[in-house]
Parts: sequence; structure tokens; C-alpha cells
Amino acid sequence: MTEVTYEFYYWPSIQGRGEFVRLALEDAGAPYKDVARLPEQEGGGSKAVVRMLSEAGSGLPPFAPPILKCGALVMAQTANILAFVAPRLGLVPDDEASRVAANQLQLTLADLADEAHDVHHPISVSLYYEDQKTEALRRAGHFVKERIPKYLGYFERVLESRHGPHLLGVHSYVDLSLFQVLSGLHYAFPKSMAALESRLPMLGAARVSVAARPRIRAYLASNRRLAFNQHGLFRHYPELDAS
Ligand SMILES: N[C@@H](CCC(=O)N[C@@H](CS)C(=O)NCC(=O)O)C(=O)O
Repeated sequence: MTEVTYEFYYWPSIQGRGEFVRLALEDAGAPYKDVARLPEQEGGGSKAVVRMLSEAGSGLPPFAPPILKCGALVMAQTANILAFVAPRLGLVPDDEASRVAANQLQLTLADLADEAHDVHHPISVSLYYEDQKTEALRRAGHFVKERIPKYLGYFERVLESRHGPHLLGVHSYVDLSLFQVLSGLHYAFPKSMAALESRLPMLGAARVSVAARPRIRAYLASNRRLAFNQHGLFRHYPELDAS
């Protein structure tokens, strides 16, 4: 397949949902431009994202970032972007069953990431966290006690069935996404995650295995990898973490 330079558009100051796409591009060593992270005078900054949302040309306008441009093709929705790029990047097996399984797992990870986000914004994304703190506290209790164990127990079982650290039995983009969700949960809910760790040995090994991949290790140590912060999908508010 001919090599293209992918143009990637995502809010420049957060990992957010964009990080799932960045990890796939980085792991594959794909040539890509993280457009919004360029200086504004070079067409970067948040304005680049806004431009993509409002100037979709003749194609389907994206509703929200992340957005990927590959040649003339512009696409949005994280799982959709990954399903498109993974075969080109060698990050999913060729057979249909594996691709369907990969998308199913990716969408389940997206559901978990959405729920992690909704803990700090249970009422609306248009309100500050401080304006929905009471509801956030209530939601957090259920999230850490019920939802995290249910989701992570599911992924642990999938890995057990594969007898190894890869959700599809071989390395794929869903391993990278699992790594990202686990890293985000550890950042946001360190105490709750520490309490669960001994029950989830396969997940621990899967996370270590992704972090040890040479391109991922280099990426995580580079300034291309933004730090987790209080504006992204995963936020650390100590009062929302179980003791
Ligand atoms: N399901 C979409 C969600 C996209 C999304 O919510 N993007 C956020 C940033 S992570 C955004 O900017 N949303 C604007 C909005 O929802 O109004 C995906 O996975 O790509």
C-alpha cells in the first residue's frame, strides 16, 4: 500500500479520545501530522480543528474530533478511524472475524472511557465540574465500585481466553487502546485501581507489554505525548476516587 502522510486533527492540549488514534499511528511508525499541535502561524492550534468541523468540503462533515484525513478522505469517530487505519498499518489481522472482534472491543473500551468522563461531568459537558460536584460524587461511587470492576473483569476474561497479553491473540490496535484506558483509569482513580490490581494480573501484563514496545516507549518519553491533565477525558479529583 502506498504510504500517505495522515493529517490528524484533535484538541492540542489534551490526550482525550485523540490519544487512541495517536497511539496507533505512533506504534506503526506511520507518517502523520498532528495538525492542531503546530503553531497557529503554520495552520495549527484549536483553530485547525474548528476549521475541519466547519469546512468539510463536499464530504460528510465530522460532528466532533478526533478527525483523520487520508488523501481526500476525511473521517471521524474514534472507532471508525481505527477500523480504517488499522489494516493499512498492520494493526489488525486480515480476517473478517478478527476485524469484527476488534471493533467490538474498541467500542466497549469507548463505552468505558465515556463512563469515566461522565463521572466528572454527569449532568452536562457545558457545565464546570464544580457545578455538578454533588452528582459527580454520587456517580463516582457507582463507577468505582460497580462499573470499573465489571468492565475490567470482562477484559481480564478476554485475555485469559487468549492465554496472553493480546486481546485478539496477536498484537493489534485494541491492545493500544486498552493500554490507554488503563493508564487513564490509573491516573484518575489511583486508589481504586490499586485495590483492584491483584485481581487483574492479565491486564497488568497487557499494560506492561504495550509500554515496552519500542515505538510506544519512545513516544511516551517524547514531547509528542501530552500529560494527563484536568481538561481531558480522564481527570483526577481525589474526592471521586474510592479510599
Ligand atoms: N464518539 C465520538 C465522540 C467524539 C467527542 O465527544 N469528541 C469530543 C472531544 S474528545 C468533542 O470535542 N466533542 C464536542 C461535542 O461533543 O460537542 C468519538 O469517539 O470520536
